[in-house]
Amino acid sequence: MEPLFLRGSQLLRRILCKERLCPWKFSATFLAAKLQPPLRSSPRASLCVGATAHPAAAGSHRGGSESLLAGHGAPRRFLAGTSFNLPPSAQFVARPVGVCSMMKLPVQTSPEGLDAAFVGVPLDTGTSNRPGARFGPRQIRAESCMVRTYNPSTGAAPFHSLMVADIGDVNVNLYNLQESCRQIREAYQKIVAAGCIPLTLGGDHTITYPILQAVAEKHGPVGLVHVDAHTDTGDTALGEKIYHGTPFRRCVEEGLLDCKRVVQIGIRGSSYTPDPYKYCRDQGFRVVLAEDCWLKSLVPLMGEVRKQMGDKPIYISFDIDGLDPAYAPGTGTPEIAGLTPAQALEIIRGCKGLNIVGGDLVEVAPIYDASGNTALMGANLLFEMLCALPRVKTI
Ligand SMILES: [Mn+2]
Repeated sequence: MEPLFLRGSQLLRRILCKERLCPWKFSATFLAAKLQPPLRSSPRASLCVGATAHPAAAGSHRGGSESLLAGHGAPRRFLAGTSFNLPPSAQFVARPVGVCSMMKLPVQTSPEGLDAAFVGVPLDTGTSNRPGARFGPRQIRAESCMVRTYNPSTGAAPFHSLMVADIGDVNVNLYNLQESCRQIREAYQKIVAAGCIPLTLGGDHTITYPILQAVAEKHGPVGLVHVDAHTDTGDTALGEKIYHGTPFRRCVEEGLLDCKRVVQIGIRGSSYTPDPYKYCRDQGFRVVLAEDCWLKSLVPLMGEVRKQMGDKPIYISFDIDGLDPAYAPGTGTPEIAGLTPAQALEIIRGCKGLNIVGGDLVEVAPIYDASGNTALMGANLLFEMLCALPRVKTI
């Protein structure tokens, strides 16, 4: 009998030939998707990774005869009576079972047919202090196995409303920021061209600049709800114009932002100048300092933000360091006295009704957080962004 590894390598070679790919150009998620069993005939079909079907959707099936391994059932929709992807319930698939995709959603390599997609950008060579956000996407995906499908607090049922999948990671060049920005921009051009709303797992904040290049190319200058300890509107550092302290100045210079519709929330920390927010205010941004958020609900603020944003396209960029490091210590440039998780929920839920065309959750650097809570926070906040998207029904 042919050894298993030999058959595996032949299969791999066949895939590479068929896709005309060099071995260094594919990701683990690409391979995971390709090595799954063939698709069913649905035109919007995507692959099932890490999930057996819900028994309600597949009769009495419990890891039936077509499953090679527990948790790796044949591709199928998970929800009886709909064509949408539904993450598996832990009532039927144990949480640690399966390929580690965002919320254990199916992985597919293309944004075609998706209303929204989770995308990883594992870049951290734009960090100014502690590196480690390159591991953010993986850890957010790992912790996301705790996130369930409904949002009882808001009534949102995102997986009954939108076709969602994990489309893997952008293959960034960790040794070349400029090249990485090009790779990210080109990847997101394809995503938005497909009519798919990207929800990004970062990665340091540098990545928002090329993402917004692609988003603004499609939608025009966008409004921005930016949660962060820092304004990220520096000009240069060490003579470089691209790093995680400058993305929003680069966006302003390129006309990617509708500056009267930009709000920055949670801003704080020491600075090198007595008036560090002058540049932002001069552009027309609303800057909401952390002090102005302490010990209060942000629901009234978000009412004002909704008026500011109107009905034109907006983007949400959430730097996890906007939160207090007590809640999210796993990040590169922490600042004391930040927002609470409840305020983060108020901000994202307060965006419901806006014309959200994309969102990101950046700067999760898991190595500084033994508890895993920072990545867990990131996973939940990305789920909340999904719930706030247009066309998500409430029940
Ligand atoms: Mn930032």
